[in-house]
Amino acid sequence: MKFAHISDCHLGSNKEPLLKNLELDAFHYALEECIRRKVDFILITGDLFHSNIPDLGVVNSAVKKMKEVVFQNIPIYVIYGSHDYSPNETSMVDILSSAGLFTKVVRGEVKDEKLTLQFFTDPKTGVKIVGISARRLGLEKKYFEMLDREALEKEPGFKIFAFHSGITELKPKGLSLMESIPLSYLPKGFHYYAGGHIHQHLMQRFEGYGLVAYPGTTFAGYPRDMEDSARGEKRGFLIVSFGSGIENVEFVEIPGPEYVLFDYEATGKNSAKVNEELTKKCGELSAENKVVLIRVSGEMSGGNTTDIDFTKLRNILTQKGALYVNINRHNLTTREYQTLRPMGKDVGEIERNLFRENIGAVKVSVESLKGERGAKLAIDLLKILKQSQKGGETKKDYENRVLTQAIDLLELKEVL
Ligand SMILES: [Mn+2]
Repeated sequence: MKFAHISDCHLGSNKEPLLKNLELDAFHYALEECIRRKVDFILITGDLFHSNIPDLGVVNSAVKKMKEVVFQNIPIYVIYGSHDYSPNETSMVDILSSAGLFTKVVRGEVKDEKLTLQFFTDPKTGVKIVGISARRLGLEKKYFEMLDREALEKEPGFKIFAFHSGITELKPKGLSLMESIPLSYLPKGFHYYAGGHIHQHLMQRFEGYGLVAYPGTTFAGYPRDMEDSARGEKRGFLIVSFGSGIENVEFVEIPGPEYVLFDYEATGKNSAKVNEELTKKCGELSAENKVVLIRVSGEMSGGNTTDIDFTKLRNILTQKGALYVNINRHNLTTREYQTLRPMGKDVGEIERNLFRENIGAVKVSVESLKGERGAKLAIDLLKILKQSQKGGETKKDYENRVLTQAIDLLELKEVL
């Protein structure tokens, strides 16, 4: 007998058409493999969808494929992830469960501060499944604290515990800050602990417990996951063969696109130099038919981050045939603006302080734009631009009003 363990598909996480298709292709591939290899059932341990109300086009495509699986007499079992859960049980997962496409395998009740879970038994194999769904921000921790573990441990037979949380003892490197639960929160003596939430394939056997396994994602939806893929992380799912115990666990790789990752360090260079070097590097990268990920980080010695023409870089790579380009510049800063520290009692005061502190960094020739006068002018202009459209006002009237006020303030009438 064998079952498939799939997790973190995050269907619908990408709006970009190419990534959206890759994401669906990966999911379809996994399900087709499950049919081809004649698994007895499929267990999806959360984040099947990226949100509780995902893109309906994506849902439609995924449902068609899942229906094919179910027609082959392969049932699908699901638990919520941190992304597709709904506090009042009205997520897409609930709708599809109500429609009979798959079964949610989390059943339990809280009584006197104690959570009692009921096993779900797969009719074909007799496997007993029980699980705890995720809740946003790792709130499922509370459930684990209330869990009546003893009752679960006493249950005979082949048992699977499904969950969607990080385990402190089995955390991948670089995710040490991630919320997790200690291994001791899990009931002992299960044959297989089917984990979701960790976007990497991890597996370990623990004394007193069985095998704790995370298949990772089917496709890397987040830029961060794509970077991991580019560094060699394989994407796939698990096929677990079993009899009275686990016999074999196979990681089935799902083919994905080719990646190229380029890390650029900008520290100590000014914006002109950074622009020049990045343009040159993008011209040299072999980008054809690849997902190109560029990370620009560090503190530039001069100039502004907006001096760097990221649109141009993107265009260069697209023209070279890149499937998709992602430029990550969250860690790029510049020394010129390094004194930016939001200080003040309220938004207004913070804005005033920021303008005053930084007006010196802006090079202008007009006297009225310098110093205290310049700061005052900038604040007044910001006030005008922050106005919202009034009820009954057309978009055109609104735009004209803001434009007129701004021109008046800047005393630009004569020029125009
Ligand atoms: Mn996830």
